[in-house]
Amino acid sequence: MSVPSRRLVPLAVLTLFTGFAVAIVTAPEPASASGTLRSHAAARGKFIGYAAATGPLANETAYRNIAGSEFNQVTAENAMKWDATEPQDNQYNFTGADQVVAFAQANNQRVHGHTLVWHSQTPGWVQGLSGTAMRTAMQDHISRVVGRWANDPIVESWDVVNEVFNEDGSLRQSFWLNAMGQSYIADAFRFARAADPDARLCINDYNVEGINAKSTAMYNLVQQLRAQNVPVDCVGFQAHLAVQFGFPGQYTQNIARFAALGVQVRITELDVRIPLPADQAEITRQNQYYTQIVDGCMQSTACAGVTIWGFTDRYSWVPDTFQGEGQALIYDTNYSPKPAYTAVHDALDDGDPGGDTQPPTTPTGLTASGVTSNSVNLSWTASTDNVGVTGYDIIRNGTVTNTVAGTSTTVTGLSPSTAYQFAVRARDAAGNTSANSATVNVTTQPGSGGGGCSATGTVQTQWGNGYVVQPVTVTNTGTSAITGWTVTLTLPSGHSLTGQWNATISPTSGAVTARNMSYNGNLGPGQSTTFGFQVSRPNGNTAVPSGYTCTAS
Ligand code: 9MR
Repeated sequence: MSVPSRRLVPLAVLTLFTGFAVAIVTAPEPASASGTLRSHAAARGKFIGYAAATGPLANETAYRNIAGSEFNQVTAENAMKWDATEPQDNQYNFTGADQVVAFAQANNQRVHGHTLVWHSQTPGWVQGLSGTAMRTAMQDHISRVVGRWANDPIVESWDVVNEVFNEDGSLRQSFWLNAMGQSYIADAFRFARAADPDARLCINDYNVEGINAKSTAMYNLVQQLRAQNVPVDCVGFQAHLAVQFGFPGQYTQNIARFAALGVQVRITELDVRIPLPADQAEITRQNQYYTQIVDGCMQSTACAGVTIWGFTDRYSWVPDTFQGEGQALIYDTNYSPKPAYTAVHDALDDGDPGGDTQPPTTPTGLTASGVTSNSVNLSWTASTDNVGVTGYDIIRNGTVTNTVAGTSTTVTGLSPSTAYQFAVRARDAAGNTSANSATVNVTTQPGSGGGGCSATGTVQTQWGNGYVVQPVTVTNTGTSAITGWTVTLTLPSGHSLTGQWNATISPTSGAVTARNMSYNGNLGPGQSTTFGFQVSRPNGNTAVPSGYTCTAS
């Protein structure tokens, strides 16, 4: 990453300099610190993870023991990045990535893929490509890397784009942006969805933990992309913090506003660095920051968990990047837990000694009513629990779609004339869930008013004997959801289709038909999606396609 720059907030009072020895003193495990980090996180339905460095993961027993026992989630610190996985065009190397996934598998941990499209650690051969070639390279890379684990459920999520913003909220002038324009972001998400329809797809950045210009830009972009049906499922707050700066302002409110957009929030790269030598006040502040970050995640149902960027000060990016700073993690260089470990532990621990493991009773009496072409009302009888039911998961066709507080809900966004199966289950504060209720089957009404659509194409670039049409924007102009679209258009005489994305187009000349892919056919009223294509034409010919018409299904 580029070094996060943040306003320096001087500590008002620095207590007496106490020297290095204090900073590395081993924290005795306090009375409350029983149980591993992962046992407490799991009891609350969250993950606690670490960034894995492949060297010590292969070679150091102490590292492996802590990594395997304390955490239930892992992110490869470097092994899944572009320079590691595809150093030369189409020459893939998954040695380190496979090592991390195998260790996770052996230790019952879930894996977050990091990272597909980033301005850093991407080889020169990619950076030098033209826009069209770069888009193809991006699609190939995403398909191959995400596709490698598409059928492995432990690789559950990906950072699709990383650090796309400047601090003022404008888009970073990366080689990605310069070559392809802003559409590279939406396309990266679509390519990832096509490669693994089940993976959660995230946008990740630093200095977005609090409410500020950068996090607001991220919020606006996520909102826009989702309105356009671009598959953004989660946002990552890296949380590379430093004790010499203030704690991010309005952190919990920031989580809440992203939650309201319907995306999952993840703390993806937590560490809290200290200017060395560390004094007691700085260590105390470090512990507070760890507590506050973990607490904020625990308090929000939208926050899935926290990944620490490493765990031992023996292996941390901080001293290499910030001269004179370090001790940012929760174990010291000799693998002893620090006070920061206790801070994380106690924030994960819900204070219930032994943890509540009793699930609520199974909800009964699930009924459906008020079925329309795109919605249905569900209601059921309340469950009971030894501690208290905190909500009900709504399960559509076997997948949890959302959680509600009461015993009824209106499910919206359904497609007309479509069969659905619903169930619900109860959850409690410790994350225990009941068995699924009996199911109820619903077939939505046929659409009324029809789902019309429109299509408009824009020529993005052209050269002597070819051009790229991007985007072709398909919009549902009707009053109900559509489940597919077909766009017809005419290529001028002598023109021939040479490439296409986000649609299947045939034949390659004359009147051609573009059909939606599996992932971009569903459009609610007013929603849009885009596709694109590339054409070659006789030298000197300047004609472009015409006659775009859209039919909805
Ligand atoms: O921790 C990573 C370090 O080992 C690498 O040298 C560095 C290269 O840029 O990337 C570090 O991880 C970064 C992460 O991938 C994205 N966010 C910022 C992290 C710290 O720089």
